[in-house]
Amino acid sequence: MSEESEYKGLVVRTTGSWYNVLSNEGDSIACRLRGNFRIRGNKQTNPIAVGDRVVFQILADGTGFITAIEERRNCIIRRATKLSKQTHVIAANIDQLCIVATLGFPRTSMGFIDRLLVTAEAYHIPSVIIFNKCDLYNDELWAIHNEIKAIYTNAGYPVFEVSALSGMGVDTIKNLISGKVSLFSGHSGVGKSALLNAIDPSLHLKTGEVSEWSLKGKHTTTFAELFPINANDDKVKPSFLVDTPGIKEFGMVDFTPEELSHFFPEMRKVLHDCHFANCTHRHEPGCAVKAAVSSGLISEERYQNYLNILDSIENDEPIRR
Ligand SMILES: Nc1nc2c(ncn2[C@@H]2O[C@H](COP(=O)(O)OP(=O)(O)OP(=O)(O)O)[C@@H](O)[C@H]2O)c(=O)[nH]1
Ligand SMILES: [Mg+2]
Ligand SMILES: [Zn+2]
Repeated sequence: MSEESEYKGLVVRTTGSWYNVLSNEGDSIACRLRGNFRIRGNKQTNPIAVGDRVVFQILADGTGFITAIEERRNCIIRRATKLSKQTHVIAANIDQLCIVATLGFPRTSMGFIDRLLVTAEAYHIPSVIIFNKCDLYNDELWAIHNEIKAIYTNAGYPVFEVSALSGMGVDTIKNLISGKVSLFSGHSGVGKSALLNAIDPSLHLKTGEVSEWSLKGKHTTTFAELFPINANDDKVKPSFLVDTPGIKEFGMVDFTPEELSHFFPEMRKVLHDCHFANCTHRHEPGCAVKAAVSSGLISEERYQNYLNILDSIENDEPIRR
């Protein structure tokens, strides 16, 4: 390989100043960035994320350096820390967000799920919700589960029940991720890595001991990584899974209060019937969203979470996408 040749590949892992790139030829190359490499200003802590397609050259020592990044189809961004003005790109070029939740331990709240859904909507990334650890559910939890499932199905989101431990529902998830780039996100300890292992046992991802993470909030997965996998024998389009570190809270990038309801699909359907074009659906007269909540078309819980997110984006310092 001559030093001047350019290659293309996919960023599968980033650690410090090194980027692992899977070349189009199938080789794994450790790359660095050419100095001063910047994209879209300097608000992001990481200029390149997993899922990015890059152009790189190979040096005599076998390492590479990245010279260009291909335009992103999309990317999912969160605040670096809760009140930070810096943002962190979790991953780029994602086909779907798989929110991993559970009513077992640590239990996922609807508020948390709704924040993730809103973020994905803002980036036009389709989402599904996967409830894991269903092997731990008793009748009472199944009853709660079915209520929550009805709410999200009604809002337009597919909901799945799985157990990474028993294997229940895993075949359905294999079909779901086939031929796509799927980002798995959720609290630490819900079983994201365990679920990925169940989908493809050859991944051998590290999973946490319950005693460790429940006591210390320990994060077993510490950085996002993208894995090409063989979900089935259909070689037409490869499948990719992105495992991510667990998140406590999703620091959202800003949108205007008027925009927020557009990221709730069930509100999007009715909001043009509101009397005021810039209705926030809080207390304005002639509000079609509030009417839909009263008639049961929109769930009370989802509306309440909408109001909570509305409050928080009004109080937060804005970050421009
Ligand atoms: N009972 C039960 N336990 C599970 C299941 N899936 C995962 N676990 C357990 O939950 C714990 C956490 O699983 P991980 O896969 O490490 O969780 P994670 O979401 O990847 O966590 P982070 O990497 O910290 O974000 C481990 O002890 C798993 O064995 C399941 O379906 N049922
Ligand atoms: Mg993990
Ligand atoms: Zn309204």
